Amino acid sequence: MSTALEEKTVLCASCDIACQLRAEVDRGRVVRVKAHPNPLLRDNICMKGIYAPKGFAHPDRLVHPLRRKGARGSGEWERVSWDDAMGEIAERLRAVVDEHGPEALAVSTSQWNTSTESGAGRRFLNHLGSPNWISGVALCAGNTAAVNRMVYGWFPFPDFTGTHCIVLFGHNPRRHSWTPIYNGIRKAQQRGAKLIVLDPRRSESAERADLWLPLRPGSDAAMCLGWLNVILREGLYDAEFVREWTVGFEAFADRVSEFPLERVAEITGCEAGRIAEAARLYATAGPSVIPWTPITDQQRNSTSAIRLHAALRAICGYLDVPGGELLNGFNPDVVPETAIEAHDRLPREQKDKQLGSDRHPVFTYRGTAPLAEPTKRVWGHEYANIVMGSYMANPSATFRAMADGVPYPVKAFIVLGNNALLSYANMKLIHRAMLNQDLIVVHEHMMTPTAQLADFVLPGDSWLERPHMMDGFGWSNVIRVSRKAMEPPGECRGVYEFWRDLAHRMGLGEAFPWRTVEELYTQRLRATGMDWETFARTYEIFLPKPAYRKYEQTGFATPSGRVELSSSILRDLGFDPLPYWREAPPADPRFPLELFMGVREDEFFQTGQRFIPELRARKPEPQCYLHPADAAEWRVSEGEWIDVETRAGRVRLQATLRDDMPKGLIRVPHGWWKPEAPQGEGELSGAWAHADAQICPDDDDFLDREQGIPHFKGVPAAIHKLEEARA
Ligand SMILES: Nc1nc2c(c(=O)[nH]1)N[C@H]1C(S)=C(S)[C@@H](COP(=O)(O)OP(=O)(O)OC[C@H]3O[C@@H](n4cnc5c(=O)[nH]c(N)nc54)[C@H](O)[C@@H]3O)O[C@H]1N2
Ligand SMILES: Nc1nc2c(c(=O)[nH]1)N[C@H]1C(S)=C(S)[C@@H](COP(=O)(O)OP(=O)(O)OC[C@H]3O[C@@H](n4cnc5c(=O)[nH]c(N)nc54)[C@H](O)[C@@H]3O)O[C@H]1N2
Ligand code: SF4
Ligand SMILES: [Mo]
Repeated sequence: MSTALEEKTVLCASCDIACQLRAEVDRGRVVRVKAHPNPLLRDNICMKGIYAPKGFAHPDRLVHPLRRKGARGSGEWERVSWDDAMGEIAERLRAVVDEHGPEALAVSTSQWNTSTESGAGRRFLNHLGSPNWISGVALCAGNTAAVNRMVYGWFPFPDFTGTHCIVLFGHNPRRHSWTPIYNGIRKAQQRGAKLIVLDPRRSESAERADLWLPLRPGSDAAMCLGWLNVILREGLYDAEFVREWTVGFEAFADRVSEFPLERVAEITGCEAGRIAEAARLYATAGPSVIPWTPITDQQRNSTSAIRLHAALRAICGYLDVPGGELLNGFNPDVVPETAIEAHDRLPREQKDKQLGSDRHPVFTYRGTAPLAEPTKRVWGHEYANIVMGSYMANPSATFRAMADGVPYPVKAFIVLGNNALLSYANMKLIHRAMLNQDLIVVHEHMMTPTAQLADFVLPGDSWLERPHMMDGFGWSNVIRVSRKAMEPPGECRGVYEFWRDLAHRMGLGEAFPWRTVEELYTQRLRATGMDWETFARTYEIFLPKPAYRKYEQTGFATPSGRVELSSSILRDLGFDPLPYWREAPPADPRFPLELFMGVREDEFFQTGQRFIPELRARKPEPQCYLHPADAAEWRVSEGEWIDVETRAGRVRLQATLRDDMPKGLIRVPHGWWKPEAPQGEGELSGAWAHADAQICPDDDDFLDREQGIPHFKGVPAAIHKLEEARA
C-alpha cells in the first residue's frame, strides 16, 4: 500500500535568498525538496537546495549539546543535557557580566540561517545591556543598507519586472548562485532590458552583457564619479527631482567635476569612450536599477561607492518609480522585527560603548542616531534595522577587544549559524580573540573550525524543521511563510528557544513572554486578526499594494527630508560629507600581483556544505584562478598547489588557469576548510591551510574609513611554488 506524500511550502535557507520550495514529506520525514509549481517560481531552485535534506541527514550532524573536556581546541567533548549546558552557560555569562559589565558579551551571527528567531537575539542583548553584536552582514548588504539610509532614508529594492536597464557592479548571479536574481535578470533581458556589467573578469554576466567594462578591482567608486561626470555635464539627469528633492547638489557637482573621464580612465583602466557610453545608457534608458552588490560592500572606498550608487539612482529620477528602485518601508500589518529587537531598551551609556563606533561610526548606534526622528516621521518606527545592518559593532574592533582587552575586555562570545573564525578579515586576530575568552557558545549544524574552539556546541534545527515568518530582512515589506516540514533530529533546537531559555536563566524572562517562536509570530501578526497557524495556512506570501513616489507625501527619512547628496550625518561625524576617491597605499615590491576574495562557489554557501559528498565531488579543492600568462611567468602549472601570500598571511590553493581572468589578478575562493580533516588546534580541519580570512588584512590601509569594513577587492599579493614556500 502506498502512502500519499504530503507537500509543504518551505523557504530554503541553504543560502540567503530564501527560494520558496516544496518539501515532500513521507511518514514525518522530508524525502525530497523540489521547485514550487507556480510558474513565477518554478525555476528558483539550485543544487544546494536540492541536496539540503542530504546535508541535514548527514551522520556528522550535531544532534546533542556538547561541552568541552580538555583545553580549548583540544577536540575532546562530552555529551551534556540541554538543561546542564544552559545552566552552566548562564552561570558563566553571569560571572563575566558581574566582573566586566554586560558589554563584555559579544554575539556574532549573520542571521541568514538563523533569522527565524525574529529579533530575539538583539532583544536579549538590549535587555542585558550589550551593544556588541557583530555580523557577516557588516560585509554584505547590512552595511550597504545603513549607508543608503543616510542618503535617502531606506534601502531600495530593485524592480526587475519593469526595468529598462540593469547595472551589475561585479555582482554575478548564476543558475546556482542566487538563482531567483539570475532568473529575474534573464527575464528582464528577454523582455528587452539592457545589461551593463562592470567586472575585472569576463564573468558569466559579462558575457551576456550589452556593455562590459573591465574595471580595475576596487575602482568602483571612481567609475561612478566618471559616470556622474558625464551625466551632469551632458544634462542627462532629472533636473526637477534634483531641484525639489535633493540637498547639496552644487557641492556634489563640484566634487564630480574633479573626475573628468581621462582621470577616471586612468584609475579604472577602462576606455573613456566606453565609460561615457555606459553612463549615457543608464541615464537615458528610463527607470533602471543598480541592484545592491556585495562587491562595493568590501572595498576601501565602500562608503563612497555605495553613496555614489545611491546618488545615481536619485539624480536620474529612478527612486520609487515602477521599473526603478523601490523604497518599501515596513509592512503596515506586521510588527517589524526591529521593534521586537527593542533597541530603545539599551541605555544611552551602553550604546556609547559600542565597539568601533568612535572611529568607524556609520553602521553603529552613534552613526545612525540622527536617523531616528526622520525614520519615525516617515516609516513609523524610530529604529529600522534593515538587513540587520544598522546598529552593529565593528567586527575588527570587537575582535581586538576580545584579544587585548582594549578599550575594555570582552570575555564571552556567542556565535549562531556563523563560522566567525573564517567569516571576517584577519583570522589570526580572531583566533587570538577566541583563545582569550572565558565563554564561547556555538549554535551549529556541524563541527566547524569555529565550533572546534568553543566551550559549548549546541545543535541547531534546520529550515525543514522549523516554521519561519520571513520579512525580507526588513527590506522588502513582503512577508513569506515557511511551514515546519519535519521534527528536528535528536535534541536539535531553534535559536529562539536558545535566547528565551538563556533570558529566563539570566533574570530577563519578562522580556520573553512568548513560549515559542510561533507565539511571537502571532504577536507580530495581531493587526491581521490571525494567529500564526491560520496566517500560514492562508498565505504563502503577504504583501501590501505597491505604492510609488511616497516621498511626495512624507519627504525622505533623512535629517533634511531630502536626498542628501552632501551628507549632514557624515559632516557632523567629522567625515567628508561628499563621496570621494581614496587611492591605494603605495605599491609594495614584495607583492606584485593583486587578488580578490570571491566568485562564490556554485556548490556551497559561504563556508558551509563541504561535507555533502555530491556537492564536494563537483568542487573537491579550493581553487585559485589565474591568467595563463601569469602562470607561465611564475612557472605554475594547472592543478599545482601554491601558496598565496598577502601582508596578512598565506593560504594554500590549487592553481587553475583561466583566460577569463585579467593578467595580474588572482581569485581566492572564500571560506575553505575540510570537514574530513583533523579537528582541533593545529589544523582546525584545514582552515589554517585554506581559509581566505587569513590573508584579508584589517589594518587602516585596508579598512574603509567611515564603516571600518575590510578591503577584499584588489589586495597586493604574491604566489609561491610549494618548494619555495617550504624553503
Ligand atoms: N574572509 C571573508 N569573510 C567574509 C566573506 C569573504 O568573502 N571573505 N564574505 C562575507 C559575506 S558576503 C557574507 S554573506 C558573510 C556570510 O557569513 P555567514 O552567513 O555567517 O556564513 P558562514 O560563516 O559560512 O556561516 C554559516 C554557518 O551556519 C551554519 N548553519 C547553516 N544553517 C544553520 C541553521 O539553520 N542553524 C544554525 N544554528 N546554523 C546553521 C553552517 O553550518 C555554517 O557553519 O561572510 C562575510 N565574510
Ligand atoms: N552558490 C552560491 N551562491 C551564492 C553564495 C555562495 O556562497 N554560493 N553566496 C551568496 C552571497 S552571501 C553573496 S554576497 C553573493 C555574492 O555573489 P556575487 O555578488 O556574484 O559576488 P562574487 O561571486 O564574489 O563576485 C562577483 C564578481 O565580482 C567580480 N569582482 C571582483 N572584484 C571586483 C571589483 O573590485 N569590482 C567589480 N565591479 N567587480 C569585482 C568578480 O570577478 C566576480 O565575477 O552570492 C550569493 N550566492
Ligand atoms: S538559490 Fe539555492 S540555496 Fe539559495 S535559497 Fe534558492 S534553492 Fe536554496
Ligand atoms: Mo554575502
